[in-house]
Amino acid sequence: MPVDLTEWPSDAAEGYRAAGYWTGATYPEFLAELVQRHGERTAVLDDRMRLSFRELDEQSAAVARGLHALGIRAGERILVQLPNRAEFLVLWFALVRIGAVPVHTQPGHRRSEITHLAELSGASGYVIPDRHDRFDHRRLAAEVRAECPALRHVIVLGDPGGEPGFIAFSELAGLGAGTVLPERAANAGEIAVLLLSGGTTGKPKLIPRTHDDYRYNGVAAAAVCELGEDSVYLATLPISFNYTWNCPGVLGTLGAGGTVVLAGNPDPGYCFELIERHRVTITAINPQLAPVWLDEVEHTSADLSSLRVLQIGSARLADDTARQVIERFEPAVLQQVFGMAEGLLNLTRLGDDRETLATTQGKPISVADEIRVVDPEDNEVAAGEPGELLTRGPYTLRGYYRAEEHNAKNFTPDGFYRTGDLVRRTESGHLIVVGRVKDQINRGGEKIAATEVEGHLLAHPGIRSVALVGAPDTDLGERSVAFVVAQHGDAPNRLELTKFLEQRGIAAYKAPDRVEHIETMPLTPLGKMDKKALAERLA
Ligand code: J2J
Repeated sequence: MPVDLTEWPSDAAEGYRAAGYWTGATYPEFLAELVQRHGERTAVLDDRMRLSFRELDEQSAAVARGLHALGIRAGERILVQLPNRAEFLVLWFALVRIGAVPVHTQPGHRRSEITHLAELSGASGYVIPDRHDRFDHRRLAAEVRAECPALRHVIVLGDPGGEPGFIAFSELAGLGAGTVLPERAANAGEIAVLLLSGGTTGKPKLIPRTHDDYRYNGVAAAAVCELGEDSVYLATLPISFNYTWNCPGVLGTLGAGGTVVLAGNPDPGYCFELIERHRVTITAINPQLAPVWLDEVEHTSADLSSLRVLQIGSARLADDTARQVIERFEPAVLQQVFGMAEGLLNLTRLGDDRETLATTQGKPISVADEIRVVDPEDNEVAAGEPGELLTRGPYTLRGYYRAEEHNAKNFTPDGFYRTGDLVRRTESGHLIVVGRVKDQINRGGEKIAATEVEGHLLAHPGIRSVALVGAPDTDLGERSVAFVVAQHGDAPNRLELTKFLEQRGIAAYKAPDRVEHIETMPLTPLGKMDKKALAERLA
Protein backbone atom coordinates (compact mmCIF):
# COMPACT_ATOMS: atom_id res chain seq x y z
CA MET A 1 0.00 0.00 0.00
CA PRO A 2 1.39 3.42 -0.90
CA VAL A 3 1.91 5.71 2.08
CA ASP A 4 -0.33 8.80 2.08
CA LEU A 5 1.13 10.55 5.09
CA THR A 6 4.60 9.95 6.52
CA GLU A 7 4.02 10.88 10.14
CA TRP A 8 6.44 12.74 12.37
CA PRO A 9 8.14 10.45 14.90
CA SER A 10 6.09 10.39 18.11
CA ASP A 11 8.69 12.19 20.23
CA ALA A 12 8.84 15.09 17.76
CA ALA A 13 5.04 15.20 17.54
CA GLU A 14 4.71 15.26 21.32
CA GLY A 15 7.21 18.10 21.48
CA TYR A 16 5.26 20.13 18.91
CA ARG A 17 2.05 19.59 20.90
CA ALA A 18 3.68 20.42 24.21
CA ALA A 19 5.07 23.65 22.76
CA GLY A 20 1.62 24.61 21.52
CA TYR A 21 2.50 24.54 17.81
CA TRP A 22 0.02 21.76 17.18
CA THR A 23 -3.25 22.49 18.94
CA GLY A 24 -5.33 19.50 17.88
CA ALA A 25 -7.91 21.76 16.23
CA THR A 26 -9.10 21.03 12.70
CA TYR A 27 -9.93 23.65 10.07
CA PRO A 28 -13.72 23.45 10.61
CA GLU A 29 -13.09 24.08 14.31
CA PHE A 30 -10.78 26.94 13.42
CA LEU A 31 -13.52 28.55 11.30
CA ALA A 32 -16.11 28.02 14.05
CA GLU A 33 -13.80 29.82 16.47
CA LEU A 34 -13.33 32.69 14.02
CA VAL A 35 -17.09 33.07 13.74
CA GLN A 36 -17.33 33.26 17.53
CA ARG A 37 -14.75 36.01 17.64
CA HIS A 38 -15.34 37.98 14.45
CA GLY A 39 -18.82 36.90 13.21
CA GLU A 40 -20.04 40.00 11.37
CA ARG A 41 -16.69 41.35 10.27
CA THR A 42 -15.77 40.96 6.60
CA ALA A 43 -13.77 37.79 5.96
CA VAL A 44 -13.43 37.96 2.18
CA LEU A 45 -14.46 40.03 -0.78
CA ASP A 46 -13.95 39.86 -4.52
CA ASP A 47 -15.28 41.89 -7.46
CA ARG A 48 -18.73 40.36 -7.05
CA MET A 49 -19.37 39.60 -3.41
CA ARG A 50 -18.48 40.15 0.21
CA LEU A 51 -18.80 37.51 2.95
CA SER A 52 -18.61 37.99 6.70
CA PHE A 53 -17.04 35.25 8.80
CA ARG A 54 -20.55 34.10 9.67
CA GLU A 55 -21.64 34.02 6.02
CA LEU A 56 -18.49 32.17 5.00
CA ASP A 57 -19.23 29.59 7.68
CA GLU A 58 -22.92 29.27 6.76
CA GLN A 59 -22.30 29.04 3.03
CA SER A 60 -19.55 26.49 3.45
CA ALA A 61 -21.82 24.44 5.73
CA ALA A 62 -24.55 24.48 3.07
CA VAL A 63 -22.08 23.49 0.34
CA ALA A 64 -20.67 20.78 2.64
CA ARG A 65 -24.16 19.28 2.96
CA GLY A 66 -24.47 19.38 -0.84
CA LEU A 67 -21.14 17.60 -1.29
CA HIS A 68 -22.22 15.00 1.27
CA ALA A 69 -25.54 14.55 -0.54
CA LEU A 70 -23.57 13.91 -3.74
CA GLY A 71 -21.88 11.04 -1.92
CA ILE A 72 -18.51 12.65 -1.21
CA ARG A 73 -17.12 11.30 2.07
CA ALA A 74 -14.25 11.87 4.49
CA GLY A 75 -10.84 11.07 3.05
CA GLU A 76 -11.86 11.51 -0.61
CA ARG A 77 -9.66 13.78 -2.67
CA ILE A 78 -11.13 16.59 -4.78
CA LEU A 79 -9.10 18.54 -7.37
CA VAL A 80 -9.61 22.28 -7.07
CA GLN A 81 -8.82 24.55 -10.02
CA LEU A 82 -10.62 27.78 -9.25
CA PRO A 83 -9.51 31.37 -9.81
CA ASN A 84 -9.39 34.05 -7.10
CA ARG A 85 -13.08 34.09 -6.22
CA ALA A 86 -14.79 34.05 -2.83
CA GLU A 87 -16.34 30.69 -3.75
CA PHE A 88 -12.84 29.17 -3.55
CA LEU A 89 -12.93 29.80 0.21
CA VAL A 90 -16.52 28.56 0.53
CA LEU A 91 -15.62 25.34 -1.28
CA TRP A 92 -12.37 24.83 0.63
CA PHE A 93 -14.02 25.10 4.03
CA ALA A 94 -16.90 22.90 2.78
CA LEU A 95 -14.45 20.18 1.77
CA VAL A 96 -12.50 20.19 5.02
CA ARG A 97 -15.77 20.23 6.95
CA ILE A 98 -16.71 16.83 5.55
CA GLY A 99 -13.12 15.59 5.85
CA ALA A 100 -12.58 15.58 2.09
CA VAL A 101 -9.14 16.74 0.96
CA PRO A 102 -8.72 19.63 -1.50
CA VAL A 103 -5.93 19.04 -4.02
CA HIS A 104 -4.61 22.43 -5.13
CA THR A 105 -3.86 22.53 -8.83
CA GLN A 106 -2.64 25.58 -10.75
CA PRO A 107 -4.78 27.76 -13.02
CA GLY A 108 -2.53 26.96 -16.01
CA HIS A 109 -2.60 23.20 -15.65
CA ARG A 110 -3.94 21.29 -18.60
CA ARG A 111 -4.80 17.69 -19.47
CA SER A 112 -1.38 16.20 -18.78
CA GLU A 113 -1.02 17.68 -15.29
CA ILE A 114 -4.66 17.30 -14.24
CA THR A 115 -4.88 13.69 -15.41
CA HIS A 116 -1.69 12.89 -13.55
CA LEU A 117 -2.89 14.59 -10.35
CA ALA A 118 -6.28 12.87 -10.60
CA GLU A 119 -4.60 9.48 -10.92
CA LEU A 120 -1.94 10.06 -8.29
CA SER A 121 -4.47 11.30 -5.73
CA GLY A 122 -7.24 8.93 -6.83
CA ALA A 123 -9.52 11.98 -6.85
CA SER A 124 -13.28 11.49 -7.00
CA GLY A 125 -14.09 15.06 -7.99
CA TYR A 126 -12.83 18.09 -9.90
CA VAL A 127 -13.98 21.66 -9.34
CA ILE A 128 -13.50 24.17 -12.18
CA PRO A 129 -14.66 27.56 -13.40
CA ASP A 130 -16.71 27.46 -16.62
CA ARG A 131 -14.21 29.69 -18.40
CA HIS A 132 -11.16 31.48 -17.18
CA ASP A 133 -8.51 33.48 -19.03
CA ARG A 134 -10.20 32.72 -22.36
CA PHE A 135 -9.99 28.99 -21.69
CA ASP A 136 -12.98 26.65 -21.44
CA HIS A 137 -12.33 24.43 -18.44
CA ARG A 138 -15.40 22.30 -19.14
CA ARG A 139 -13.74 20.84 -22.23
CA LEU A 140 -10.63 20.08 -20.23
CA ALA A 141 -12.74 18.42 -17.50
CA ALA A 142 -14.59 16.31 -20.08
CA GLU A 143 -11.26 15.07 -21.48
CA VAL A 144 -9.87 14.31 -18.03
CA ARG A 145 -13.05 12.51 -16.96
CA ALA A 146 -12.89 10.32 -20.06
CA GLU A 147 -9.40 9.20 -19.01
CA CYS A 148 -10.02 8.92 -15.26
CA PRO A 149 -13.14 6.91 -14.48
CA ALA A 150 -12.64 7.41 -10.72
CA LEU A 151 -13.42 11.09 -11.23
CA ARG A 152 -17.16 10.88 -10.55
CA HIS A 153 -18.02 14.52 -9.92
CA VAL A 154 -17.30 17.63 -11.96
CA ILE A 155 -18.50 20.80 -10.26
CA VAL A 156 -18.56 24.00 -12.27
CA LEU A 157 -18.44 27.53 -10.92
CA GLY A 158 -20.70 29.29 -13.43
CA ASP A 159 -22.45 27.61 -16.34
CA PRO A 160 -21.96 23.82 -16.37
CA GLY A 161 -22.77 23.72 -20.10
CA GLY A 162 -24.09 20.68 -21.89
CA GLU A 163 -21.77 17.99 -20.47
CA PRO A 164 -23.82 15.22 -18.91
CA GLY A 165 -23.30 14.94 -15.16
CA PHE A 166 -21.57 18.29 -14.64
CA ILE A 167 -23.08 20.09 -11.64
CA ALA A 168 -23.28 23.83 -11.06
CA PHE A 169 -21.56 24.97 -7.87
CA SER A 170 -24.63 27.12 -7.19
CA GLU A 171 -26.80 23.99 -7.03
CA LEU A 172 -24.86 22.38 -4.20
CA ALA A 173 -26.50 24.28 -1.35
CA GLY A 174 -29.97 23.23 -2.57
CA LEU A 175 -28.92 19.60 -3.02
CA GLY A 176 -27.95 19.32 0.61
CA ALA A 177 -31.12 20.66 2.19
CA GLY A 178 -32.10 18.25 4.96
CA THR A 179 -28.71 16.49 5.00
CA VAL A 180 -27.21 16.08 8.44
CA LEU A 181 -23.43 16.09 8.53
CA PRO A 182 -21.33 13.88 10.80
CA GLU A 183 -20.12 15.79 13.87
CA ARG A 184 -16.33 15.65 13.33
CA ALA A 185 -15.09 14.35 10.02
CA ALA A 186 -11.32 14.54 10.52
CA ASN A 187 -8.62 14.60 13.15
CA ALA A 188 -6.00 17.32 13.32
CA GLY A 189 -3.21 14.84 12.60
CA GLU A 190 -4.77 13.83 9.29
CA ILE A 191 -4.23 15.34 5.86
CA ALA A 192 -6.13 18.61 5.46
CA VAL A 193 -4.89 19.55 2.01
CA LEU A 194 -2.63 18.25 -0.76
CA LEU A 195 -0.33 20.86 -2.27
CA LEU A 196 1.63 20.65 -5.45
CA SER A 197 5.41 20.34 -5.41
CA GLY A 198 7.55 22.33 -7.84
CA GLY A 199 9.03 18.96 -8.73
CA THR A 200 12.42 17.86 -9.93
CA THR A 201 11.72 14.49 -11.48
CA GLY A 202 9.23 13.13 -14.00
CA LYS A 203 5.76 13.98 -12.82
CA PRO A 204 4.60 16.51 -10.18
CA LYS A 205 4.44 15.26 -6.58
CA LEU A 206 1.83 15.96 -3.95
CA ILE A 207 2.57 17.31 -0.50
CA PRO A 208 0.35 16.21 2.36
CA ARG A 209 -0.26 18.95 4.93
CA THR A 210 -2.11 18.10 8.13
CA HIS A 211 -4.58 20.37 9.96
CA ASP A 212 -2.09 20.73 12.80
CA ASP A 213 0.96 21.53 10.72
CA TYR A 214 -0.72 23.76 8.14
CA ARG A 215 -2.58 25.78 10.73
CA TYR A 216 0.63 26.40 12.60
CA ASN A 217 2.27 27.52 9.34
CA GLY A 218 -0.40 30.20 8.84
CA VAL A 219 -0.54 31.30 12.46
CA ALA A 220 3.25 31.62 12.75
CA ALA A 221 3.50 33.55 9.46
CA ALA A 222 0.71 35.91 10.56
CA ALA A 223 2.55 36.54 13.83
CA VAL A 224 5.78 37.47 12.02
CA CYS A 225 3.78 39.82 9.77
CA GLU A 226 2.09 41.28 12.86
CA LEU A 227 -1.38 40.70 11.46
CA GLY A 228 -4.49 41.55 13.46
CA GLU A 229 -8.14 42.46 13.03
CA ASP A 230 -7.21 45.63 11.19
CA SER A 231 -5.19 43.74 8.58
CA VAL A 232 -6.39 43.63 4.98
CA TYR A 233 -4.57 41.13 2.75
CA LEU A 234 -4.72 41.59 -1.01
CA ALA A 235 -4.40 38.25 -2.81
CA THR A 236 -2.63 39.32 -5.98
CA LEU A 237 -1.27 35.93 -7.09
CA PRO A 238 -3.46 32.83 -7.49
CA ILE A 239 -4.73 31.70 -4.09
CA SER A 240 -4.11 28.03 -4.86
CA PHE A 241 -0.39 28.75 -4.26
CA ASN A 242 0.85 27.95 -0.79
CA TYR A 243 2.45 31.41 -0.74
CA THR A 244 -0.86 33.22 -1.29
CA TRP A 245 -3.00 30.75 0.62
CA ASN A 246 -1.18 30.44 3.92
CA CYS A 247 2.13 32.38 4.17
CA PRO A 248 0.28 34.21 5.78
CA GLY A 249 -1.96 34.81 2.79
CA VAL A 250 -5.65 33.98 2.95
CA LEU A 251 -5.73 31.55 5.87
CA GLY A 252 -3.20 33.42 7.99
CA THR A 253 -5.16 36.65 7.59
CA LEU A 254 -8.49 35.03 8.44
CA GLY A 255 -6.88 33.45 11.49
CA ALA A 256 -5.91 36.90 12.73
CA GLY A 257 -9.46 38.17 12.17
CA GLY A 258 -8.42 40.27 9.19
CA THR A 259 -10.02 40.70 5.77
CA VAL A 260 -8.98 39.09 2.49
CA VAL A 261 -9.44 40.99 -0.78
CA LEU A 262 -9.18 38.83 -3.90
CA ALA A 263 -7.62 40.39 -7.00
CA GLY A 264 -8.52 38.88 -10.35
CA ASN A 265 -5.07 39.60 -11.80
CA PRO A 266 -1.73 41.09 -10.69
CA ASP A 267 -1.85 44.19 -12.92
CA PRO A 268 -0.48 47.01 -10.72
CA GLY A 269 -2.98 49.62 -11.97
CA TYR A 270 -5.88 47.47 -10.88
CA CYS A 271 -4.19 46.23 -7.70
CA PHE A 272 -3.26 49.76 -6.59
CA GLU A 273 -6.89 50.76 -7.01
CA LEU A 274 -7.88 47.86 -4.75
CA ILE A 275 -5.24 48.88 -2.20
CA GLU A 276 -6.70 52.39 -2.07
CA ARG A 277 -10.35 51.32 -2.06
CA HIS A 278 -10.04 48.65 0.65
CA ARG A 279 -7.21 50.20 2.67
CA VAL A 280 -5.06 47.11 2.05
CA THR A 281 -2.25 46.64 4.59
CA ILE A 282 -0.33 43.69 3.10
CA THR A 283 0.07 41.99 -0.25
CA ALA A 284 2.43 39.51 -1.92
CA ILE A 285 4.01 39.43 -5.36
CA ASN A 286 6.91 37.65 -7.09
CA PRO A 287 10.17 39.14 -8.45
CA GLN A 288 8.81 38.99 -11.99
CA LEU A 289 6.15 41.56 -11.05
CA ALA A 290 8.53 43.80 -9.12
CA PRO A 291 9.67 45.91 -12.12
CA VAL A 292 6.11 46.65 -13.30
CA TRP A 293 4.96 47.46 -9.79
CA LEU A 294 8.02 49.71 -9.35
CA ASP A 295 7.19 51.46 -12.57
CA GLU A 296 3.55 51.99 -11.66
CA VAL A 297 4.30 53.27 -8.18
CA GLU A 298 6.25 56.16 -9.77
CA HIS A 299 3.25 57.30 -11.80
CA THR A 300 0.21 56.22 -9.85
CA SER A 301 -2.23 58.63 -8.33
CA ALA A 302 -3.62 55.87 -6.10
CA ASP A 303 -3.27 56.35 -2.36
CA LEU A 304 -1.10 53.49 -1.11
CA SER A 305 -0.59 54.91 2.38
CA SER A 306 -2.43 52.00 4.03
CA LEU A 307 0.14 49.47 2.76
CA ARG A 308 2.48 48.32 5.53
CA VAL A 309 4.04 45.17 4.07
CA LEU A 310 4.95 44.22 0.50
CA GLN A 311 6.00 40.58 0.36
CA ILE A 312 8.19 39.43 -2.53
CA GLY A 313 9.14 35.80 -2.99
CA SER A 314 9.02 32.49 -4.86
CA ALA A 315 12.18 33.27 -6.82
CA ARG A 316 15.37 35.19 -6.06
CA LEU A 317 14.85 38.94 -5.84
CA ALA A 318 17.92 40.81 -7.09
CA ASP A 319 19.48 42.96 -4.37
CA ASP A 320 19.26 46.07 -6.57
CA THR A 321 15.58 45.57 -7.25
CA ALA A 322 15.03 45.01 -3.53
CA ARG A 323 16.69 48.36 -2.79
CA GLN A 324 14.44 50.14 -5.27
CA VAL A 325 11.37 48.51 -3.74
CA ILE A 326 12.47 49.61 -0.27
CA GLU A 327 12.83 53.21 -1.44
CA ARG A 328 9.84 53.61 -3.67
CA PHE A 329 7.24 51.80 -1.59
CA GLU A 330 8.13 53.53 1.65
CA PRO A 331 6.53 53.66 4.23
CA ALA A 332 5.52 50.09 3.30
CA VAL A 333 8.21 47.61 4.33
CA LEU A 334 9.66 45.08 1.89
CA GLN A 335 9.44 41.53 3.19
CA GLN A 336 11.44 38.89 1.34
CA VAL A 337 9.81 35.48 1.28
CA PHE A 338 11.67 32.24 0.67
CA GLY A 339 9.17 29.46 1.04
CA MET A 340 8.21 26.10 -0.33
CA ALA A 341 4.96 24.15 -0.46
CA GLU A 342 6.85 21.37 1.37
CA GLY A 343 6.85 23.55 4.48
CA LEU A 344 9.76 25.70 5.65
CA LEU A 345 8.98 29.39 5.34
CA ASN A 346 11.58 32.13 5.69
CA LEU A 347 10.61 35.77 6.08
CA THR A 348 12.60 38.91 6.71
CA ARG A 349 11.31 40.65 9.82
CA LEU A 350 9.53 44.00 9.64
CA GLY A 351 12.17 45.56 11.88
CA ASP A 352 15.21 44.18 10.00
CA ASP A 353 17.73 46.78 8.86
CA ARG A 354 17.75 47.84 5.21
CA GLU A 355 20.76 45.77 4.27
CA THR A 356 19.21 42.60 5.64
CA LEU A 357 15.93 43.40 3.86
CA ALA A 358 17.74 44.01 0.58
CA THR A 359 20.17 41.12 0.57
CA THR A 360 18.65 38.17 2.43
CA GLN A 361 15.66 35.95 1.81
CA GLY A 362 14.61 35.94 5.45
CA LYS A 363 14.88 33.49 8.30
CA PRO A 364 12.63 30.65 9.47
CA ILE A 365 9.32 31.74 10.99
CA SER A 366 9.55 29.21 13.84
CA VAL A 367 12.22 28.63 16.47
CA ALA A 368 11.39 24.95 15.99
CA ASP A 369 12.53 24.99 12.35
CA GLU A 370 15.77 23.04 12.18
CA ILE A 371 18.23 24.11 9.51
CA ARG A 372 21.35 22.40 8.18
CA VAL A 373 23.57 23.76 5.44
CA VAL A 374 25.60 20.88 4.03
CA ASP A 375 28.18 19.88 1.42
CA PRO A 376 27.56 17.06 -1.09
CA GLU A 377 28.56 14.50 1.58
CA ASP A 378 25.94 15.90 3.98
CA ASN A 379 28.56 17.42 6.27
CA GLU A 380 27.72 20.84 7.67
CA VAL A 381 29.71 23.59 5.96
CA ALA A 382 31.59 26.27 7.90
CA ALA A 383 29.54 29.25 9.08
CA GLY A 384 28.64 31.57 6.20
CA GLU A 385 29.71 29.12 3.48
CA PRO A 386 27.26 27.99 0.78
CA GLY A 387 25.70 24.54 0.92
CA GLU A 388 22.48 22.69 0.36
CA LEU A 389 19.66 23.60 2.73
CA LEU A 390 18.19 20.69 4.68
CA THR A 391 15.31 21.25 7.05
CA ARG A 392 12.79 19.62 9.35
CA GLY A 393 10.27 21.07 11.74
CA PRO A 394 6.67 21.33 12.90
CA TYR A 395 5.24 22.19 9.48
CA THR A 396 7.69 20.59 7.05
CA LEU A 397 6.65 17.32 5.44
CA ARG A 398 8.37 14.01 6.24
CA GLY A 399 7.44 12.44 2.92
CA TYR A 400 5.55 13.11 -0.31
CA TYR A 401 2.16 11.53 -0.91
CA ARG A 402 2.41 7.99 -2.32
CA ALA A 403 6.02 8.39 -3.45
CA GLU A 404 8.22 5.93 -1.50
CA GLU A 405 11.05 5.79 -4.01
CA HIS A 406 11.24 9.54 -4.33
CA ASN A 407 11.08 9.92 -0.54
CA ALA A 408 14.09 7.70 -0.02
CA LYS A 409 16.17 10.20 -2.01
CA ASN A 410 14.68 13.45 -0.83
CA PHE A 411 14.90 12.96 2.93
CA THR A 412 17.82 12.12 5.18
CA PRO A 413 17.44 9.07 7.42
CA ASP A 414 16.69 11.41 10.33
CA GLY A 415 13.88 13.13 8.48
CA PHE A 416 15.41 16.28 7.05
CA TYR A 417 13.92 17.40 3.74
CA ARG A 418 16.51 18.04 1.04
CA THR A 419 15.33 21.36 -0.42
CA GLY A 420 17.72 21.32 -3.39
CA ASP A 421 18.40 25.00 -2.69
CA LEU A 422 21.92 26.33 -2.15
CA VAL A 423 22.06 28.90 0.63
CA ARG A 424 24.41 30.80 2.86
CA ARG A 425 23.45 31.52 6.46
CA THR A 426 24.34 34.87 7.97
CA GLU A 427 25.24 35.38 11.62
CA SER A 428 21.72 36.54 12.35
CA GLY A 429 20.35 33.26 10.95
CA HIS A 430 19.03 34.85 7.76
CA LEU A 431 19.38 32.79 4.60
CA ILE A 432 20.70 34.01 1.28
CA VAL A 433 19.72 31.88 -1.69
CA VAL A 434 22.78 31.52 -3.91
CA GLY A 435 21.71 28.77 -6.29
CA ARG A 436 20.17 25.37 -6.65
CA VAL A 437 21.26 21.77 -6.99
CA LYS A 438 17.88 20.39 -8.05
CA ASP A 439 17.04 19.85 -11.71
CA GLN A 440 14.41 22.57 -11.77
CA ILE A 441 13.99 25.87 -13.57
CA ASN A 442 12.43 28.79 -11.72
CA ARG A 443 10.76 30.84 -14.42
CA GLY A 444 9.69 33.97 -12.58
CA GLY A 445 8.38 31.88 -9.68
CA GLU A 446 6.85 29.17 -11.87
CA LYS A 447 8.71 25.95 -11.26
CA ILE A 448 9.56 23.65 -14.17
CA ALA A 449 10.86 20.14 -13.51
CA ALA A 450 13.34 19.70 -16.36
CA THR A 451 12.89 15.94 -16.66
CA GLU A 452 9.12 16.24 -16.95
CA VAL A 453 9.40 18.47 -20.02
CA GLU A 454 12.30 16.46 -21.45
CA GLY A 455 10.14 13.35 -21.21
CA HIS A 456 7.44 14.96 -23.32
CA LEU A 457 9.89 16.39 -25.85
CA LEU A 458 11.55 13.00 -26.32
CA ALA A 459 8.22 11.71 -27.60
CA HIS A 460 8.66 13.98 -30.63
CA PRO A 461 9.80 11.87 -33.62
CA GLY A 462 12.33 14.52 -34.69
CA ILE A 463 14.21 14.50 -31.38
CA ARG A 464 16.93 12.03 -30.43
CA SER A 465 18.07 13.63 -27.23
CA VAL A 466 17.11 16.77 -25.29
CA ALA A 467 18.15 18.70 -22.18
CA LEU A 468 16.18 21.55 -20.62
CA VAL A 469 18.36 24.13 -18.90
CA GLY A 470 17.74 27.51 -17.26
CA ALA A 471 19.30 30.62 -18.80
CA PRO A 472 19.69 33.84 -16.80
CA ASP A 473 17.05 36.40 -17.79
CA THR A 474 16.56 39.97 -16.63
CA ASP A 475 12.75 39.85 -16.59
CA LEU A 476 11.99 36.35 -15.37
CA GLY A 477 15.18 35.55 -13.51
CA GLU A 478 15.44 32.47 -15.66
CA ARG A 479 14.11 31.24 -18.98
CA SER A 480 14.09 27.67 -20.23
CA VAL A 481 16.30 26.59 -23.09
CA ALA A 482 15.91 23.20 -24.77
CA PHE A 483 19.15 21.80 -26.22
CA VAL A 484 18.04 19.41 -28.93
CA VAL A 485 19.89 16.72 -30.87
CA ALA A 486 17.87 15.92 -34.00
CA GLN A 487 16.87 12.38 -34.89
CA HIS A 488 17.83 12.99 -38.53
CA GLY A 489 18.07 16.12 -40.64
CA ASP A 490 16.36 19.23 -39.33
CA ALA A 491 15.36 19.36 -35.70
CA PRO A 492 11.92 20.86 -34.90
CA ASN A 493 11.91 24.56 -34.06
CA ARG A 494 10.43 26.30 -31.01
CA LEU A 495 7.03 26.94 -32.56
CA GLU A 496 6.64 23.31 -33.57
CA LEU A 497 7.65 22.13 -30.12
CA THR A 498 5.30 24.58 -28.41
CA LYS A 499 2.41 23.24 -30.49
CA PHE A 500 3.51 19.67 -29.85
CA LEU A 501 3.51 20.22 -26.09
CA GLU A 502 0.16 21.98 -26.23
CA GLN A 503 -1.31 18.98 -28.03
CA ARG A 504 0.03 16.75 -25.30
CA GLY A 505 -1.88 18.86 -22.79
CA ILE A 506 1.01 20.51 -20.97
CA ALA A 507 0.68 23.86 -19.16
CA ALA A 508 1.90 26.61 -21.48
CA TYR A 509 4.59 27.98 -19.13
CA LYS A 510 6.53 24.71 -19.46
CA ALA A 511 7.19 25.14 -23.19
CA PRO A 512 10.85 26.05 -23.86
CA ASP A 513 11.47 29.76 -24.34
CA ARG A 514 14.30 28.97 -26.71
CA VAL A 515 15.48 25.94 -28.69
CA GLU A 516 19.16 25.37 -29.48
CA HIS A 517 20.23 22.69 -31.91
CA ILE A 518 23.39 20.77 -31.06
CA GLU A 519 25.20 17.97 -32.87
CA THR A 520 25.89 15.82 -29.84
CA MET A 521 24.86 15.92 -26.21
CA PRO A 522 27.78 16.69 -23.87
CA LEU A 523 28.12 13.92 -21.28
CA THR A 524 29.69 13.71 -17.83
CA PRO A 525 32.34 11.05 -17.14
CA LEU A 526 29.47 8.94 -15.77
CA GLY A 527 27.59 9.19 -19.05
CA LYS A 528 24.83 11.56 -17.85
CA MET A 529 23.80 14.68 -19.77
CA ASP A 530 26.24 17.40 -18.73
CA LYS A 531 23.82 20.21 -17.92
CA LYS A 532 26.56 22.26 -16.28
CA ALA A 533 28.44 22.38 -19.58
CA LEU A 534 25.24 23.38 -21.37
CA ALA A 535 24.45 26.08 -18.81
CA GLU A 536 27.93 27.52 -19.30
CA ARG A 537 27.14 28.08 -22.96
CA LEU A 538 24.26 30.31 -21.84
CA ALA A 539 26.00 32.32 -19.14
C1 J2J B 1 14.96 32.08 -4.25
N1 J2J B 1 14.26 30.96 -4.48
C2 J2J B 1 13.04 30.86 -3.95
C3 J2J B 1 13.26 33.07 -2.94
C4 J2J B 1 11.07 30.25 -3.27
C5 J2J B 1 6.16 31.28 -0.07
C6 J2J B 1 6.96 31.74 -1.08
C7 J2J B 1 7.30 30.95 -2.14
C8 J2J B 1 6.83 29.65 -2.21
C9 J2J B 1 7.22 28.82 -3.36
C10 J2J B 1 6.04 29.18 -1.19
C11 J2J B 1 12.49 31.88 -3.16
N2 J2J B 1 14.47 33.10 -3.52
N3 J2J B 1 12.82 34.09 -2.23
O1 J2J B 1 5.55 27.93 -1.18
O2 J2J B 1 4.98 29.54 0.87
C12 J2J B 1 12.31 28.61 -4.73
C13 J2J B 1 13.20 27.62 -3.97
C14 J2J B 1 12.18 26.77 -3.25
C15 J2J B 1 11.08 26.68 -4.27
C16 J2J B 1 9.73 26.32 -3.72
C17 J2J B 1 5.72 30.00 -0.11
N4 J2J B 1 11.26 31.47 -2.76
N5 J2J B 1 12.13 29.87 -4.00
O3 J2J B 1 7.80 29.32 -4.32
O4 J2J B 1 6.90 25.12 -3.69
O5 J2J B 1 13.90 26.87 -4.94
O6 J2J B 1 6.94 27.50 -3.27
O7 J2J B 1 12.68 25.49 -2.89
O8 J2J B 1 6.50 26.73 -5.62
O9 J2J B 1 11.05 27.99 -4.85
O10 J2J B 1 8.75 26.45 -4.70
P1 J2J B 1 7.21 26.39 -4.37
